[in-house]
Amino acid sequence: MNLQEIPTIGTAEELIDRALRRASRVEESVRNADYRARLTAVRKINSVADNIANPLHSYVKAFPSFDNIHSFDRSIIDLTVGVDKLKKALGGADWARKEVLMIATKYVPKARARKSAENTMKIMSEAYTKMTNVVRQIEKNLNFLISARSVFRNLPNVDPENPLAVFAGAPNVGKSSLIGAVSSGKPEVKSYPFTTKGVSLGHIKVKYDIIQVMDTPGLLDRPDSDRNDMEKQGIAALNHLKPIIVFLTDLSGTSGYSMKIQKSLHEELKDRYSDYHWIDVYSKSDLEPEAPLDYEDSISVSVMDNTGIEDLELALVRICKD
Ligand SMILES: Nc1nc2c(ncn2[C@@H]2O[C@H](COP(=O)(O)OP(=O)(O)OP(=O)(O)O)[C@@H](O)[C@H]2O)c(=O)[nH]1
Ligand SMILES: [Mg+2]
Repeated sequence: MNLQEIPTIGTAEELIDRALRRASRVEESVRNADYRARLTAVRKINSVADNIANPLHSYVKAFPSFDNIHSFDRSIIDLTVGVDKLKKALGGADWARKEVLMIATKYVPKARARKSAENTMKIMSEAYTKMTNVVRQIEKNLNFLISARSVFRNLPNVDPENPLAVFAGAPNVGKSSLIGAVSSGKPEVKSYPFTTKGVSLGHIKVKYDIIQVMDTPGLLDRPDSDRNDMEKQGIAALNHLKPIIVFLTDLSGTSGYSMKIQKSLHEELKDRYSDYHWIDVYSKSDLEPEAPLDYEDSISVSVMDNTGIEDLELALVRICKD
């Protein structure tokens, strides 16, 4: 099951409403009134239990098992929704499933017993109350799963079969703009730092090949222990996916991050990922550079006048064909 394709999850009230609605349609047509009442009660209790337990089972099954997912996915889940919180919410849903089935198992024989004919309605409504109360007890867990699902839907679905380039650099240097210019990705672009809050994926189609490009939140020049969860998502991509690194340096001074800061970040990453493929890009080349810089083999690009975009694509293709 893909993280991005977890089916809809119902709220506690939706789950209860649906189960009760379905049970309300259950009728037995046995002649004997007593027997009919008891049989109907049995079937209604089972119907409520099944219509609560089955969806809960499918919710729990829809989430990946954390032991065998990719370390990158696990990191991103931890940085967005939190693995422990997610496990707890799933544990709650599974507890409720078992509890509801147990209540049915306990109440079905009571409802079926001949001697309890006059109490059938009471037994049934007691079972209903107990089962629906269990579902209400996990309301918060279900709400958590609903929001986790919507976070997962927007996570990048990286295909390990295709090459991946991660665009990294200081905040506001033009990473998202460049992803938008070279690929199918359409990340948000704004004139202030920290516009991009998480990792996202775009694709470049070159003849029959596909290159995946990942946008990342801006990185500050500081140790990992000081980084916020947005920065950590970018670092997780670099650590776990071993991508080609496309490092953007903004020479125009408009990003708000000095050359000193950008250079130091460049140096740190180059050091850390010395065995990765690396492409240096000077962004915003339509603007006057504030300071010269001479990284070897750099590509100057501008999304304003479309320069360097093809050169960047060619450089990526060349690395991928290696
Ligand atoms: N003149 C010019 N401006 C650019 C160019 N590329 C990006 N910009 C501007 O730079 C600003 C930041 O662009 P983004 O693409 O959002 O930068 P980012 O690196 O993704 O920023 P964060 O996500 O906040 O880290 C926006 O105002 C863009 O319009 C360019 O080639 N030329
Ligand atoms: Mg951005």
